[in-house]
Order: sequence, then structure tokens, then C-alpha cells
Amino acid sequence: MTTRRDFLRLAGFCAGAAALPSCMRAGRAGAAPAQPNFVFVLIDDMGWRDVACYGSRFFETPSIDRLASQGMRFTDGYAACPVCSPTRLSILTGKYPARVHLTNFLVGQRWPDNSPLRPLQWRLEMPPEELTLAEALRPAGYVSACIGKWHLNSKSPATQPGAQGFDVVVGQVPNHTDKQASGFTDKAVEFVRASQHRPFFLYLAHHSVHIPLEATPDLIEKYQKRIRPDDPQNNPTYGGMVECVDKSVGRLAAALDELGLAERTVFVFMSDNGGVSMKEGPKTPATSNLPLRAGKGHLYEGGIREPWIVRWPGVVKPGSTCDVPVSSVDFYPTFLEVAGVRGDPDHVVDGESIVPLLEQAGGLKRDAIFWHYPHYSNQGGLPGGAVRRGDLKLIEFYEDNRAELYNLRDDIGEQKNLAENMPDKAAALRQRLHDWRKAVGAQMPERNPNYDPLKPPYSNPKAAPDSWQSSRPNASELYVWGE
Ligand SMILES: [Ca+2]
Repeated sequence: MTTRRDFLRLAGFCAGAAALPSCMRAGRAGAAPAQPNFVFVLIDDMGWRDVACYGSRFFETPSIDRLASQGMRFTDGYAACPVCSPTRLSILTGKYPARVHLTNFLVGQRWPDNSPLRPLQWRLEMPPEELTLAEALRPAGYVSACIGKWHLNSKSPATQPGAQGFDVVVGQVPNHTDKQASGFTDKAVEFVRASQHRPFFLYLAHHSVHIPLEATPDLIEKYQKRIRPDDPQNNPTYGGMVECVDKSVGRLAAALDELGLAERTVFVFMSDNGGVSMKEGPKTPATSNLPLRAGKGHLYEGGIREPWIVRWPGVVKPGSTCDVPVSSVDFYPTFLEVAGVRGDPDHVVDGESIVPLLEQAGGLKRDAIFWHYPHYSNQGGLPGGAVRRGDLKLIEFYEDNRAELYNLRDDIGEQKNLAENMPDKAAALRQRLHDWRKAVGAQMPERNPNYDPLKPPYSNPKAAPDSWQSSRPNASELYVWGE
């Protein structure tokens, strides 16, 4: 049996030796050189439609749009979770959050004290034994940087990015008025410059555009002038924040051009969960995800569908789009395939490499993707799970086991629940979801025997998130229809 150490040695040997093309991605006609670099820009809480090339008329995102025009824009790209930390875990490990029991953000859940389900204790760190992308790429000669938000650690030093394969770690940069976006970008450009002669993996995870919303007066003024009565996206402060992260993308792309690295760099842009489309602190809602329903913290499309762009010169056709559903669990196996790294056979990966989609050479083997969010979210989301197979998506709500079924092809806004019209399809998808939960060992919340439906969810209303206000939210009313 191959031990992990043997595997790492083997992987490093193969990927580092040009004389062993079978280990590499050689042989593709006109392909980019083996061992491309990876730049992964992750925005915090940016919605699917917060980018002009995804339909926004309010936000200006010329750099992200340019990236899309040079690469592939996924219309059905998903985060594996409607909140932060679990999606980050899925990117860095290729695993569904349910498998690791890291199903909620770290750490601040406000569970109602009177609810049908008892609070569920989730994993409060990414387990140190997880083999992250940075660790998997290291034996192939990659140097890795984690710049910005990590959000996967406990107090244990073993859970910090430096202990998870990242050679360069920058968690804070002082004195920046844009939630550190420009400072993180400075550091990212520095890293790229310093690493230009070897393969690198840059994971640039901005704190922006997360609340609290803040922008400079000139940017706020600029976006105030762009407000139109018929446009549900109308938050000028958030507009300034979106512009700052767009500038970051532009500066990074320019640095890659200047250093002659763009042609051999896979550049990914995405967000970790949907936009904040409901009240959550001052100056919110941040955005509207319309035509998608709801936003961050919800299993409706607004909470999980993301801007998802991959630029890979010489391989990805410029200006292409892809509507195959893909998930953040797919990056790990994709990057490993691109880098020519086989991966540790002991490391379970839930995702599937999307290289066939990037090459427009075929489809994926799997036919469904899954979500498991057994928590109440600060945005009014209810504990549930979801499965998407083809155009159909089923959401199961764990409080009462009701299911909603939507055909996203005809009904991207999830307005017409087909569960009663299509009982066979609903039952089959529900079974798929249950089978998947069992297969990954998902944790389910228990019933609360003390639940009193006549009492409010929070005995102290002030403890309730904004979106709950004083009464139990009706999920169907929780999305902002552009008022
Ligand atoms: Ca987030």
C-alpha cells in the first residue's frame, strides 16, 4: 500500500521532472505549458448578479468583465454552502462541508431558543489533517500564498493557513480604507512578482464586500448618481465596495500581463456565498440578487449561485459560457489535474474536475450536486438541504420535512413549487438527497421536545437577527423584490 509520504514523494518527483510527460498534462495540442500558476480571487458575500457581465446595470466591474471576456463564464456556478467558512473548506479540500461537519460559519450562530430543532454542534475548525490544495500542490513544486480572509481556524495554531500548506500568509494589512482590498492586492502582486520563476498558487480572499458596508465618500457619491428607480440594486456604499474588488482584479491581471505570466496562469474569480439581500445591520440590504430568490444564508439560488469565472489562456475559449452546474468542491480536483498532480488516494474528494468543461471537450460524469445547511442563518434561512439534478432543484426543510421543487430552466426565481405537480420527481430527488447525506455522514439536527409553536422563536427579541425581527420569518417573504 502506498503511504501518504510515498505518494507525496512520487507526486513531487513526477510533477517536478520534465522528462516524465505522462505525469503532466502534456500532449494537448497548442495547450498552455504544464504546471500553470493558479490565481484564485474569492470575494466575500458577493451576489451572482453583482457583476456587469452577470447582468448588473448598477455596479461597474470592467476588470471582472474583461476576465470573463478572456475566459469562461459559468452561469450555474455554485458555492457549496450559503455561508462563509464551509464554502472556503470546500474550495481548499474538494469536500462537501457536510462530510467534514463544518456546515456553518465560524463562529457566531444565533439559534432560536424556541425552535422545532435542537441546536446542532458543527465542527469549529478545518481539521488539521485535511490535505489542502496548497499542501497537495506543494510536492509538485508550487509555492502558495493565502492573502486575506481564512475563516477556517480555531485557536489551535495547527488550523492556521501556515500549517495548511501556505508558504506566505497575510491576514491583515493596516491603513486601508477599502476593507484592506488594496493592501491585500499589494501583497498579492508582491507575491506574484517574487514567485514568477516557479509555479505558484495565490489564494486571495478579500474581506470585502462583507458587512459592515463602508466606502469612500467619492465612491458613494458616484454610485448615488447611478441609482435608478427600476433597478433593485441601489446601494451606493456597496457599489463602492464592488468597485474596489474589481480594481483588485484589474491590478492583479495587469501584474500578470507585465510579468508575462498571464498566458500560463489559471485565473479564477468567485464568491463564497450569495449577496446580502435582506436587512443585516446598518446600510443593508447590500444588494438584490434578482431574478434569483433570497440571498446569503438561504438555499434558494440567491444564497448559493455565484459569479464563477475561469480564465486559462490557450485552453479556455475567450468569451465562452458554460451552463453545466458546477460547485466549489470542483476546484480541488480541477487544479490537481491541471497541475499534473494525482492527489492523495486517502484524501476523499467530492468534486469532479471541470477540465472537460474548460476545454469544451465533454461533460461531467456526475449528474447531481448537493447542499446541507442544518442551521438557522442570520439572514433568516432555515435548516435544510438541497439537490440539483439537471434543471430540477429540490429543497428539503428539516423543521417539518416539507420539500419544494423547482425547474430552474423555466423558473430561475424559484416561484413555482412543483412538488405536488411532480410527486415522483420530488420523491426521487428527496431520496437522492437522503442517500447523499448518508454517504457523506451528514449530521442532522434532532427534534426539540420543548418546542412551543405558540411562543416566539427568541425569548429575547433583541437576540434575534435583523431579518427575524419580532416574529418567525416566512421564508417566501424574505427576499427583497426591489422596493
Ligand atoms: Ca461570506
